[in-house]
Amino acid sequence: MPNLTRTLALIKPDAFERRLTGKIVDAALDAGLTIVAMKSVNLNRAQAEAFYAVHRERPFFDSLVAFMTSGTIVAMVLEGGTAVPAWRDAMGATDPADAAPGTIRRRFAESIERNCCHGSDSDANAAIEIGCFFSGEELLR
Ligand code: IDP
Ligand code: MG
Repeated sequence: MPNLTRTLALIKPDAFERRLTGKIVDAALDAGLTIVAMKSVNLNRAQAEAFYAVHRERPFFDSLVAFMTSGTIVAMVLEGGTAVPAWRDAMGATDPADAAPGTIRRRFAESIERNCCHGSDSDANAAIEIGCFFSGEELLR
């Protein structure tokens, strides 16, 4: 049996509001990833600040927190052989102008901030980020 790894994936408020949830879930499935858990959530300011704490000193931090608290998001735990890079490849580069053709951000994103989706950047951060949204009980298979 192959080793399975997990990543946190978020569908951001811009994409939820534009009714792109189904297309983004399809992209995850088409990338060979399996949905372990999924829920819709509205983040409060403290939750968004904590989630993006690594970016606290960046000039876009306040705007990013305002954006991420502006509407509903969908949080998913995705599983696969190499879930972190598989989901980041499916998303494409942070700036949609740099994202490869066919990626979620190239297809749907409006700007570098309103870029439709989030993915963890390492297995260690995936474990931390999954814990921001899901209890251990919700992750039992
Ligand atoms: P990532 O989502 O591709 O991992 P990060 O550099 O971790 O990109 O940035 C987190 C989020 O912050 C991005 O997805 C985007 O929404 C926002 N962001 C990143 N860089 C900028 C910027 O230069 N201006 C505005 N928002 C940005
Ligand atoms: Mg990141």
